[in-house]
Amino acid sequence: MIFRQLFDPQSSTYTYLLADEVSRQAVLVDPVFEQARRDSALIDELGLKLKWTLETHVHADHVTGAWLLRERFGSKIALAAASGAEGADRLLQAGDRVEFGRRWLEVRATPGHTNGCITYVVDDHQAALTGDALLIRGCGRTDFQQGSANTLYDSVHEQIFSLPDSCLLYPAHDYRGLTVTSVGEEKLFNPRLGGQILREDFIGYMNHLGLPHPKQMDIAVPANLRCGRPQQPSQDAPEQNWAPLTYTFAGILEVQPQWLEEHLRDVQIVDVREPAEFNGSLGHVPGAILVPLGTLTERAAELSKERPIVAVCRSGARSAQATVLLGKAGFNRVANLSGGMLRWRAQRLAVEGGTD
Ligand SMILES: N[C@@H](CCC(=O)N[C@@H](CS)C(=O)NCC(=O)O)C(=O)O
Ligand SMILES: [Fe+2]
Repeated sequence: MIFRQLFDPQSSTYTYLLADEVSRQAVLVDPVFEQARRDSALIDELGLKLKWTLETHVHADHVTGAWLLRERFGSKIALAAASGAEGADRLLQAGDRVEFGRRWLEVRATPGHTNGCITYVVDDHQAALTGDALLIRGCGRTDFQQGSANTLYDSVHEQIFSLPDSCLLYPAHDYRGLTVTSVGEEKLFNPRLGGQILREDFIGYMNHLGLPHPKQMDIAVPANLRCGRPQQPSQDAPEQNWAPLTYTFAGILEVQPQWLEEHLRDVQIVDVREPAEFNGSLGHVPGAILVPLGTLTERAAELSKERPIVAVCRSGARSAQATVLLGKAGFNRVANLSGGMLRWRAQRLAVEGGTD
């Protein structure tokens, strides 16, 4: 099983990518709208086919990336029938299975934080994604979205604490940077639900949390009830649409060699290698200007902000760093040449200088 835990710092949300190693079929649980580009890059780089985006519940603190990812990959959206959301491809009930290749997630209804909360249990019961039903040494609040401490008490005891003690638990949020826990651990040490704590103790605790409502709640809940579909069609920011840019999981915007060859005159090509390399056997892209990486920041003023910049080096590594430095210097239309001069030459594109 391929398993990745991804984090959105804005909302402290964890998104989970699970995939069958053989078929490469994948599911993404609780994607975040603003992280769809990052998540897409990882799915592409790992060679996965996104079958499903799954929600553990209708979130109150961030908008789901489910709709965006369906547009991008043709993945299907699933969440609880009890969530009341519109626009899903499948509405889940307790006992359902969501399959991806030879693997599956078992659906357990764990209402209480919201009435449509689901815990997804991995087929071998080695791990479960608890959403906000059970957090690490905590649990989801029960003071909005049909929340009920009484219901949550039953959900946790009957549906989560009934899993093997060794079963790892991955929550939808953590506000302290903790990443994983286990059933046995939470049964003993959860300060709201573990040890000798009775139902009445729990309800008393939950009724006095005194938390302010999530800042994004008025935007997030209606958007999530539409599975994250924006009300207005969104347009790429102008700094994102000057080329067919691809975004890497490392956080770099790239253009492909073929595109650059067709647009040599539309961009400034900045080669950040050393002079001996620029004039060496690989040659350089026609029209490229030489600004070695070590001098880039001090010479950035020589570059125009009117035309986008494509940074180039031997393999694409130093030029990736050049895009970061240029971004810091205030250039907002900058991309890396994917694969650098090595790929440019492998694709037999035209060069100035160089040897065959
Ligand atoms: N400060 C956060 C609110 C976080 C919050 O209320 N989180 C919910 C989950 S959606 C919760 O149940 N928190 C439990 C807790 O903090 O104990 C925001 O504005 O987004
Ligand atoms: Fe929540």
